[in-house]
Amino acid sequence: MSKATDRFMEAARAFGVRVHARRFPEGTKTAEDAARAIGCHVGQIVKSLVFVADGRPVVALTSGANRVDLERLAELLGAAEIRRATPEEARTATSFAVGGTPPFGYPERIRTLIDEDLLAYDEVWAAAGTPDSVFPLAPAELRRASGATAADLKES
Ligand code: 5CA
Repeated sequence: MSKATDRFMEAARAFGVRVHARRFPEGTKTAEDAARAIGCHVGQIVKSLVFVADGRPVVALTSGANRVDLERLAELLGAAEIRRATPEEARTATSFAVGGTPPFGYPERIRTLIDEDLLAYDEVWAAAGTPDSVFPLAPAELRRASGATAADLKES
């Protein structure tokens, strides 16, 4: 496992989650790549997307089947301004690179929302710190560990 995955697994332990990361040399950079490698439904892949809302980082744990509706996200957060984080901003906030961003385990707490569609699955898969590693967990555990608020944040 890479240093970033080791770092995430260590951080996850502090959140009470035992991460069993799996590495796929063919890559799990996008939700589609990850679903293909794992052999699961793309909706079961957790995209850990970083936004900047009124100057503060926010994470939206989004089903791989959905796209975030920015207006809905702003409304849910009560934010006047919202945009995607740049890769540099995302790395600064989470300490992980885009494409491998895990759903929790950041140096400081980041306000987090979870796409309610993820909660319908028995098991979901999220990035474990690198663009070629993922780990499975129950959505309820994901919600608890990330401290996320469940919401309907998808584009219709
Ligand atoms: N490992 C996979 C599945 S767990 C993963 O991390 N997917 S992801 O969706 O959470 O991360 C990839 C996302 O990073 C892309 O959907 C894209 O929205 C975002 N991204 C890629 N390039 C950029 C960029 N230049 N600026 C901001 N976001 C980016």
